[in-house]
Amino acid sequence: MIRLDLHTTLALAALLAAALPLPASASEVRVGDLIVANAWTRVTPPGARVAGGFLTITNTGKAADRLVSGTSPIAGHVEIHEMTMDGGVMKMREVAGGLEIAPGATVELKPGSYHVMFMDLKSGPMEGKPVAGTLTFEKAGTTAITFEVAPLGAKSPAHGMN
Ligand SMILES: [Cu+2]
Repeated sequence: MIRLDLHTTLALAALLAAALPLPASASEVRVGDLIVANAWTRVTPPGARVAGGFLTITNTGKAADRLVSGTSPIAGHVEIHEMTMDGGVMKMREVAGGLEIAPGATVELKPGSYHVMFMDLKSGPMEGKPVAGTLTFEKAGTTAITFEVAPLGAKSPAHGMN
């Protein structure tokens, strides 16, 4: 009988996990040294011209990369935004030169902070209808991504309305 100690078992599990392709519905996408996870957006009020997109990006590589642009069929164009305080008022503006993801760092794009902005909305995000898109990084290149849709006003992907 073959007996495996815990280390061997873990090593085998890691090997198996690495060998298996990720399912298409995985909420995690790898592009180059980057892992893009938990992409979500939310339902917008009627007549809204813009919508925010949120996600986390982890850089597993040794060099910094930058999120420089994106696209989505729901938007005329997509920008990368940051929130800044301007005379006591929160304002958002485009991140000049793209959003840097330092080696080893995880950058969270979330409400009130960095976000992807769907501009010139053609149709607002609708619950139950994931939003397609792409993200382009300076070094890692372009990846397709799917944004899950949270309810109007949600502050996080899983539970809205706080
Ligand atoms: Cu914005």
